[in-house]
Amino acid sequence: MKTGSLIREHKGSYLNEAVGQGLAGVGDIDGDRVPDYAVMGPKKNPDDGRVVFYSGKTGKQLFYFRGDDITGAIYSTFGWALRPVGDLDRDGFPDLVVQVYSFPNYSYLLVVSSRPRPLTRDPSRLSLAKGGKQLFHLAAGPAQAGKFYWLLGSMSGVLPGLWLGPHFLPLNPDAYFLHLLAAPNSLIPGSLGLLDKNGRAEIAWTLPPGLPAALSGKVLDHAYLVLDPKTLRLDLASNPVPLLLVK
Ligand SMILES: [Ca+2]
Ligand SMILES: [Ca+2]
Repeated sequence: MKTGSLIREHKGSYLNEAVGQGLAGVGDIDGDRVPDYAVMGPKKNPDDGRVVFYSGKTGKQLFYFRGDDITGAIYSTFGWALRPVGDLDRDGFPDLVVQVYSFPNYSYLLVVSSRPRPLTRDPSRLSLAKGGKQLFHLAAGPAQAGKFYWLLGSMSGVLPGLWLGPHFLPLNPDAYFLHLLAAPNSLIPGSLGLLDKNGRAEIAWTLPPGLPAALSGKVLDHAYLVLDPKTLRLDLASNPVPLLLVK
């Protein structure tokens, strides 16, 4: 390859977006022996700050995370600066220092693991008046390929949660939980299904419009279990993801 030849480009998604304001080589995250990289953005709208990880080999998006995946708050400048700092928690994945630039308030730094999380979702809040669609991305890893997944939820937080043998499910057995447990694929179509050959699945769910404004500020948390279809042994309990209900 000649020096200076273009390998690929990544575009922002709206005018004046500072794509790549934060930028870091992060080593090989997906195990294909080619180093990968992380950048600030592109994001869906100016408030939706995110750090996106790309495959160095193909340029495809591997995954992303946002401030609210980590601390529960949304930051427009999440990833303003990014630096790899090695593997601080020794889980085999490089860790990153992520700057949240905040003017005129205090800016700060988060130290976060680049380990992909088994469950992510988009968006992180939905309007009770308008309703809307939420997409769950399940990425349990190739070792869980072809197994059952079962998405559950609670509306009473993630603690104390449930210990299921050695697995911790960060949900509480409230009325919402019991409904999703007793009647899978009804309230959330696709809440019970099979992971594909890469251990992945997607669930699209629509919150109906016209729900009572009194629910504003409520948080629905979701997480999923992975079960072996032959033995029904529980093999994984995912991280939780919060959905904030707003007016
Ligand atoms: Ca790689
Ligand atoms: Ca690590």
